[in-house]
Amino acid sequence: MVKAENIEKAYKIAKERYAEIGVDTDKVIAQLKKVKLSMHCWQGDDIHGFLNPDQELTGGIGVSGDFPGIAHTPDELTADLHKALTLIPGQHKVQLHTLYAVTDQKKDFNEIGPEDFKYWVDWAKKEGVGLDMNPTFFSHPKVKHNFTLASPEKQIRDYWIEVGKKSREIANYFGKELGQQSVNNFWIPDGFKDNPIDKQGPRDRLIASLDEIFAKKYEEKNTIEAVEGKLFGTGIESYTVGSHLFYNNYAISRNKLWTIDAGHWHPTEDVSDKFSAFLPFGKGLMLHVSRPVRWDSDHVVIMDDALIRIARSLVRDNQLERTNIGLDFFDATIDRVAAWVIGARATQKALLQAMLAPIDQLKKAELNYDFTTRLAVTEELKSYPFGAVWDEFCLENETPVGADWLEDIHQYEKDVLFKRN
Ligand code: RNT
Ligand code: ZN
Repeated sequence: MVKAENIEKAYKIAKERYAEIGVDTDKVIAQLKKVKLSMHCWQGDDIHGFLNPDQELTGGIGVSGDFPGIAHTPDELTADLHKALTLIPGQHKVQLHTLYAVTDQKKDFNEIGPEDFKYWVDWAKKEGVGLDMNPTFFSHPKVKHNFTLASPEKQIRDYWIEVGKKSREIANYFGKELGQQSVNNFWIPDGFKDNPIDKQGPRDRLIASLDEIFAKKYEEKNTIEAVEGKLFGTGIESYTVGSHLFYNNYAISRNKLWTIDAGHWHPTEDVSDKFSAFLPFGKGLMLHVSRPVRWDSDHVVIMDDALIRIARSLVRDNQLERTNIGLDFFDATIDRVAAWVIGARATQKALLQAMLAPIDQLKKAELNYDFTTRLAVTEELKSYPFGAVWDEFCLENETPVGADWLEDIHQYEKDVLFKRN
């Protein structure tokens, strides 16, 4: 167990060190507390959901691993989420998918409406979290040859258009009931394994389908849509209908959020460089913080360079208010509850480290072409005692410090996870 008195001592010294360079650590702690992460429910059950859990996961995404304790029921999943949330400092949101509707009737995706998410709203109220939404366009027999909203068949498109419309009703219900805006994120798997002849047609159909889904107006304080593109999926390597450029333009022309999933780009592309190029024109951003390893592998997020760069851009450019930070990873080789905790805490640490910097002075140095100071100070900052501030943040938020949270996880494995089949 980390001793509280050591944390306090270390924090006192860290606070002074940062004060010497004009950084107020108490203010930074208060600033970080305000940042909500949107935790993705699907890490808890390998994206099975409750509607058709035996259906194979499709859409060119995949989960590997067989760590025991996967959640099978709504009560199991919410218990696991609750456990994770108690180990992550601050107040957050949870992202759902159509797949996670809770109903005892046999319902198809296009019949799922707000009434099937009452379970989640009741839970969210109890838990004190907001809810975000994602319509599910995969793991269903109506995904025909990898096509949904851009399908050449009207009846397939119409089916998925209805799923999209219903998801907006659901997100609106979340926003109204919980008193905070629900981001409704659209990602579809549509694309071709091999080179298409017609690259325009599918995109024109996708525009028409999305426009039809978004025709009805909802109050923005309750819900707003986000559109998520990608480079490719497994089995959909040659052509992605909803590419980045497509959704970047769609979001700007329709006043929607643009979702940037950190795993969806060429491996050498720096996603953090995109925020400031989009935001002057766009409504806002949704992030899917993820970690690609060689490809869009959705590894658990760690505090690596990519994550640090994301955090720095948001903080330095003052874009946190216009950015919804969602998580999107799935790993079944480790404890699934721990995966949430590791990824969320890493994201918060990266944000904290970014905030603990004399940003205004560095901007001034840059404006004065003083690139030497910029480089020297940013390098020195890396060895400042940011860990002591992180520990204090955890302590103030009544969450475990250091790896103490792992004890809770091991206990939870013994009491709950390892008793499940
Ligand atoms: C897929 C997208 C999408 C999904 C979730 C489950 O590549 O990233 O966001 O991961 O909807
Ligand atoms: Zn994503």
